[in-house]
Amino acid sequence: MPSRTSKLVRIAVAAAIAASGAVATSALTTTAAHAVGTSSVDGPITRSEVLARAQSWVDEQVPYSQSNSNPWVDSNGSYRSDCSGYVSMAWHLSQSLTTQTLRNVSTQLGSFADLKPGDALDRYDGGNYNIHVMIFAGWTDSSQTVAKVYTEPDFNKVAKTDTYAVSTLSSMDYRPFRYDNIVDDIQRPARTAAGDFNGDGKLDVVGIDAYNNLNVYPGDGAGHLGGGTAMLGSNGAWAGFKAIAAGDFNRDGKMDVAGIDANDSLKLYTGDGAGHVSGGTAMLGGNGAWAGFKAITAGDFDGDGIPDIVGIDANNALKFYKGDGVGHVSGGSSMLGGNGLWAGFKAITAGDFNGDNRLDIAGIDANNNLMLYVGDGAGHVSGGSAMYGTGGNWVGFRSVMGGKFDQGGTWDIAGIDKNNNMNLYTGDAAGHVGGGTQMVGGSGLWVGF
Ligand SMILES: [Ca+2]
Ligand SMILES: [Ca+2]
Ligand SMILES: [Ca+2]
Ligand SMILES: [Ca+2]
Repeated sequence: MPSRTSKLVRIAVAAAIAASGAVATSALTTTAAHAVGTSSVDGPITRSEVLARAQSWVDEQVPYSQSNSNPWVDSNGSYRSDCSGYVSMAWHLSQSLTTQTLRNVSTQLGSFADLKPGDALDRYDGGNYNIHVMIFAGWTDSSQTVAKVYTEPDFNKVAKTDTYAVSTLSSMDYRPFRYDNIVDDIQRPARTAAGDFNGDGKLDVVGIDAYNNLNVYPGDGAGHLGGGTAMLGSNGAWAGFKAIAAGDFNRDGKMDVAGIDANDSLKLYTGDGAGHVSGGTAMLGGNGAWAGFKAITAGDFDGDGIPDIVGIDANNALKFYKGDGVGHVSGGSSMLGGNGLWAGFKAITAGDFNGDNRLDIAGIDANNNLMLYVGDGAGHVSGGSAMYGTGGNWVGFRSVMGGKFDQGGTWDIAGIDKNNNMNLYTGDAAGHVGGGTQMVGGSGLWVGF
């Protein structure tokens, strides 16, 4: 597979060039908006966006053409409108590849049963793959015997949906392929957290990107973030992590990362105060101990000066785990209510949002409202009041992070919205936030986090 660099990492390079004076303009605002979805060219793209892009050519009745010099141009970009150009468009590639070269950006699957919407079916003809390729859109039946596809079928025809029995696909020797940059539509919260990881006194954001690398995005103290740099390698070591939280769990004055790993173990990665982490030691229990947790956040919830972990567990209860200051947590007592009370929450975060010097919990509830639960400084929260309206304004948000991002003295909320942009909502220290300004330019940069 080709090596890939995340867009946000590339921005870091651009920002460094800009800082040196060699480039006058920032690269942060050059990403064009698109009619459907938020992916960037050759960047990570969700399955739902691939299908939406494919559907747009059906809606436009784009005619089949093998002309490279007269491509179809619309808000999706400029692509040759034959079968492979159609797949290239749907995957948002930088050029129209062919039935043969599409294999350079995709990986063959083991069987038709492995197909997911947005994958491709490329017809094998003894090794050349020069006949036809289609986009797999899903199964028409639960037993997976008939596939729905998007296809540019032939001359004098237009883009359309069609169905093929698996037996037909098999007899025609179609083979299943998966685009290397496609990502599943994500149900879990984004794997992000806020803390000052480079020791400049300004709040930063750390996050596991679509390539499963942990990066730090340095804050400027005015509500904006710079490009990302890897904190522990660039080899996808964070694959399978469910959630992360930030805190100085070993109290050496440097921010650390705690995360629930692929084995459902809560691990501590200690920070060096210069944007890197290392290690990976268990904080409580072994593999499986944190199975089913939907979200975690960190902060000192019982006022002993040591950061603790709070999480929504497999039973949808909000649990408090007390930190010992040397990298472990213990306990697991309910902070508010019993099992099920926190069902449907999309994300939680910690902060003193009402200004009483006790940490609170803010979370996006099942109705997509941002709600405040006031802390008592002894490991409990109460209440549940709207911080930003009750109209479901937070639909599609996958992350919220509490922090003083603009150094204004009050706790703010940063969140990743439905378009995968990160916005800052400034707090009033009375339980509300307002605003919503983008923290990093561009469009859809946080897809796959
Ligand atoms: Ca910082
Ligand atoms: Ca530390
Ligand atoms: Ca504590
Ligand atoms: Ca408070």
